[in-house]
Amino acid sequence: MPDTNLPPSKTPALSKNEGIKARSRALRGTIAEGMGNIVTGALAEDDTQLTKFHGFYQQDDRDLRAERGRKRMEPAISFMARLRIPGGRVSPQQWLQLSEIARERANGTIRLTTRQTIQFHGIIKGNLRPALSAVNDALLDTIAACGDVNRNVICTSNPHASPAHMEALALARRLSDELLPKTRAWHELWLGEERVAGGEPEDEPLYGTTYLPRKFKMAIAVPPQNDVDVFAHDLGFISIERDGAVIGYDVSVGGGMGMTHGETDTFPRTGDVIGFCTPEEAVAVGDAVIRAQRDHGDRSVRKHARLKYTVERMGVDAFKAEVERHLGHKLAPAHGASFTGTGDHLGWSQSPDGTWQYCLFIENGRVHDLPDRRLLSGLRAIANVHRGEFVMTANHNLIVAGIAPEDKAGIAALLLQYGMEQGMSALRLASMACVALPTCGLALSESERYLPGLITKLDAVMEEAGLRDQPIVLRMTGCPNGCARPYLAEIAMVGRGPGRYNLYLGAAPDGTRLNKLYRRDVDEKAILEALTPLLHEYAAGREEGERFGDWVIRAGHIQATTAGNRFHEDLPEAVAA
Ligand code: SRM
Ligand code: SF4
Repeated sequence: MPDTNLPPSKTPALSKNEGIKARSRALRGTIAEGMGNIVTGALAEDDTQLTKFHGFYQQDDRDLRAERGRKRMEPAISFMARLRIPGGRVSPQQWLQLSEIARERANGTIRLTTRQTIQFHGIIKGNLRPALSAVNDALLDTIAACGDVNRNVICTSNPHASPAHMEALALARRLSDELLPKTRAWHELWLGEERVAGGEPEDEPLYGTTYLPRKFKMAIAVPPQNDVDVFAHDLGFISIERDGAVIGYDVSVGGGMGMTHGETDTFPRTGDVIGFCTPEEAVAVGDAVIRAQRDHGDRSVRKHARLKYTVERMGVDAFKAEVERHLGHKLAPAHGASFTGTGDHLGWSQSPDGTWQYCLFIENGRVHDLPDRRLLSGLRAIANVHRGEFVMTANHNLIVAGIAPEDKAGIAALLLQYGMEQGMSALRLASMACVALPTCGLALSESERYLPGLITKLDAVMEEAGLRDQPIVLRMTGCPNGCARPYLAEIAMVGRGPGRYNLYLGAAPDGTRLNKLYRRDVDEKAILEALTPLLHEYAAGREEGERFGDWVIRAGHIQATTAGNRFHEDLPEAVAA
């Protein structure tokens, strides 16, 4: 058990966050004092790093930032809270409770995320405790949903699809629960739980006093659907079945999306498969990978602290050996699995257990009431009669799952009544956008608010080219951090500044190959000018079943990857606009 996590780093100075964590008394800091300060809507700066471990971020409304600055007012501060819901499954009752929290304590919307959970935006300081206490009343929490720890564990979505899917859900919950920090700080601060006698911070046997160097993410995929983008995660488990039974999981390490424009030592990377483990070993493997990253991750430069950089620096074999040392035995050889696609199977389908599910497209994950599409009210109406469950997907959609055959017609009627079932183009249905403005402090460009309109324009091009029903995975983010996993999209736009994006093309439709830079720093006009001829050429020249992401490479618009499973923006074939 480590008494400190300080690594054998060659860089002398540890990052500021390492000190904040070490001094935090197991993530308490001075949050309690800050909550009592009614002069400001904010918390102390160091505490805003610690609240991430409690599942929430301090933000300000960026639409109002300049005006309030001119008036010398404090920014319009509020908090975003993210729930820990491993596997993304909640009961209808919980859904009703969560939509009540959104209405009473947040901005009236629920934001489904790209990691199978829910965010509330716009919680003012005075509403934080009531909101988190209401989350606890719904038998949920926000512990470790953010911060330098193992975060919400995600898995292939519909648990009813097969026993392997049900096992994936159970494993996601086990990994999440067993690798959770042990501190009771969350319960103390937000639920008023009494401190244990003596008041000493509790032991963190896995994480130690400084937790991990950076965030850590796990995903479980059940082939053939790679709906979780398993290779985008620090640690991935790929379910392996023989004769209808799960015999274990192939293990991948070192995936990640984030990079910084212009800093070529930061890059997206897909994970490497390092071996196989049985279902019984999976939690121990998770624990061992976390320990290896805890001890070898970079604690000096946070931009290089994710596991993908540790794996690059140590080499895959050395990292694997370190994992095996913690595990106490060697990993078995990987079995190998293949995927047919990413994304969700939208609409109605029936599971082998006889239940029905409806996977509802939620544009950019935002559950709210629009005049013609009343998602918030409609989902409440469904929750009032539904006897199954709701499952969030890793593509910010929502499955109404476990519908008994006799309830199907009633739920179908509600979907229609509230305008939830609408004909949309295949392009829109395969799209994702991150939150970005106005809440995300890191956004350089619009994303969630902008993509729907851009898709309307691209839909016209698709229609003209005869591609209305052709799915093309399209993703947008407001900055290069990659929250909608853009580098695994056939077409991606990544924000560079107001109204300007880098355009990437050519990721594999099964989530195994990253895309590449096609145009740098382009506005909407240039995006449409670049994509229009390509889409027409694709429509005319594609082979049967050939996807756009593969075609752009075959047609020579993008070179096949030469940089292994990582890329950076300055590959020679990148074309400046
Ligand atoms: Fe993310 C930071 C939103 C999934 C990579 N992400 C943020 C913050 C918290 C901004 C901040 O640090 O101040 C964003 C809050 C925006 C807001 O107002 O809500 C934010 N990330 C999101 C969500 C809500 C996007 C969405 O549209 O759904 C997703 C929440 C997931 C969840 O439930 O946990 C979200 N973020 C991702 C993913 C996708 C994934 O994990 O599958 C990635 C890329 C994968 C990866 O981690 O490599 C991702 N987010 C980042 C990064 C870059 C991290 C890096 O080490 O490279 C940041 C910035 C950071 O951590 O410094 C970031
Ligand atoms: Fe914010 Fe960037 Fe993530 Fe979008 S990709 S939510 S802009 S951090």
